[in-house]
Amino acid sequence: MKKRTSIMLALGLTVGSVLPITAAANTTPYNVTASKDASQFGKDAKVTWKKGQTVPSFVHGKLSTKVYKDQASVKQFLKDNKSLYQLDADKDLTLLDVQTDELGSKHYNFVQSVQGIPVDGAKFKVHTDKNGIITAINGDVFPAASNYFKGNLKAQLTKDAALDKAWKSIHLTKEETLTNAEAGPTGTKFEDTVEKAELVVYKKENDFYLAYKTNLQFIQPYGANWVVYVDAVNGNVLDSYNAVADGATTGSGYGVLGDYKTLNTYYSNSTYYLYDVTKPMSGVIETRTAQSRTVLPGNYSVDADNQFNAVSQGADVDANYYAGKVYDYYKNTFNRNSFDNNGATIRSSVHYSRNYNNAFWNGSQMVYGDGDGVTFRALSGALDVVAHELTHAVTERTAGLDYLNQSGALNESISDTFGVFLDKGDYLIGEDVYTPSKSGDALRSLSNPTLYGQPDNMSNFVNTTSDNGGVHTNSGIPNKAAYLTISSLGTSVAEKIYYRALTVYLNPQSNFSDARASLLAAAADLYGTGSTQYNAVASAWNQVGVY
Ligand code: L5Q
Ligand code: ZN
Ligand code: CA
Ligand code: CA
Repeated sequence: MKKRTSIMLALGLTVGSVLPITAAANTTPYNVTASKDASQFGKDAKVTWKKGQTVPSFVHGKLSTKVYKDQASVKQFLKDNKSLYQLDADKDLTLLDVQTDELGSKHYNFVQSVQGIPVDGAKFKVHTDKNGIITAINGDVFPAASNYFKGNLKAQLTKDAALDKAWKSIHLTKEETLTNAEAGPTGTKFEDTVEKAELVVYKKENDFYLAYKTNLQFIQPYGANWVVYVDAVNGNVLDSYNAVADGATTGSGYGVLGDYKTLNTYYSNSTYYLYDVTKPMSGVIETRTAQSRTVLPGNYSVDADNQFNAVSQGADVDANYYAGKVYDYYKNTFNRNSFDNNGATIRSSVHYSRNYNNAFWNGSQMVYGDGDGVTFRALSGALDVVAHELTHAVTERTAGLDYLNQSGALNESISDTFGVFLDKGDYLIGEDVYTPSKSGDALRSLSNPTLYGQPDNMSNFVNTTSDNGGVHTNSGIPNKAAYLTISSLGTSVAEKIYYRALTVYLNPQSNFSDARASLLAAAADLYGTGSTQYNAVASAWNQVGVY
């Protein structure tokens, strides 16, 4: 350490030996400009400089011998030391307030201003201890701002005009952010939207601008806290950012069928994700895109402004939205927390391959094709298809029905049946995405399986080795039994019987007769042997020839 002779400081303090800035071992604060000679601030004074600034941002130590007990004397201190901060304490600093804390320390809070207009972010604080000794001075001031403007600072834009520019820059109107506000008890809409505008001097690179710092806060169509700096002279947008912190947000989008929906999204690093963290699960519900390839899981589905409104995003939107609906169904109806009943992440990948007319559960995640546009549209656009796929995961973790022959057809039928439980109002599967140019048809019908080439009675069971022993064909038989059960007992009773059979009685090698026996056992547990519910199950399976 180099020893120096004492010098008179700009602060007016006499010091003996002077220490250079000392940082903790091996840690040099990134913003300390090492080349600055800060030693002038005296013995034990710690001084921090930020890159590019011509004045220190923090000086800490015993900075005065005299005592300063009021704002007038503190201002006088600053005047006496004008060369340090290069500011005129009367003209360039505005006292905002003085706070006294529990230690008796006083904190004089100033903001740098130019002709009375605050310099954005230019807070400047002088701190004294209980005796009035100045112990710290910190803040960020920009002496260059003082003489930057020639003549009178005068805004050419009104506040309203600046707000108008700000809304335009984020491609929304205030009215649009109110449209979806919840109606209050009197029918009036709550005004969730807040807009503010304040005239500031704004530093951008090495220039200063007279600007309106505007702030747009709203919840719909996505959660936002925009800060937009609008040049108060020419109306240009100088800078903007959305100050919403990392975390859960509410976004919006359009599904495969063009239907508007709100979405639970996640914001991080200026990017919004189809990533729902709002469920009481240990994992999340997330969607990725395979980008027309067959590599899984692919990249996260993202959006720059939380409005997933591109047509190409419809598949992504619906995959996450409907996965959330299916999660909610299992949680609310059976208190089942995700497919593993342990809160596992539900992952979907969309845009799988090209013109792919199918969807599947691969043992780890759901996968959806976009369809070829003729046989199918994007398959995640149908709640029953999503329910079908996620139910494969539930079956895998419960009954474990082998995907082959009768147990495989049962596996398929369980997925179709829960598809009907979730997508109420019809007994069809895939009607929302099947053959876009033809209405009324579907991939399968539980009420009339023969419409789509499936048997509806054991007498027409198809013996084949293709399609894993006809799993998508013979499922028509248990599907018809499910239809007869639901139409007789209603969804609420039927789903309790089916869920209990699936999670308590069915096994990997269960066949159609075992399914009948499992459902009867479940109905007996819930409603009693010989109850109307029990008898309806027996009747349903009698009608499809399974005993
Ligand atoms: C099927 C799942 C769905 N796929 N049916 C072959 O026949 C074959 C596959 C399917 F999402 F498209 F519905 O159900
Ligand atoms: Zn299936
Ligand atoms: Ca349906
Ligand atoms: Ca159709």
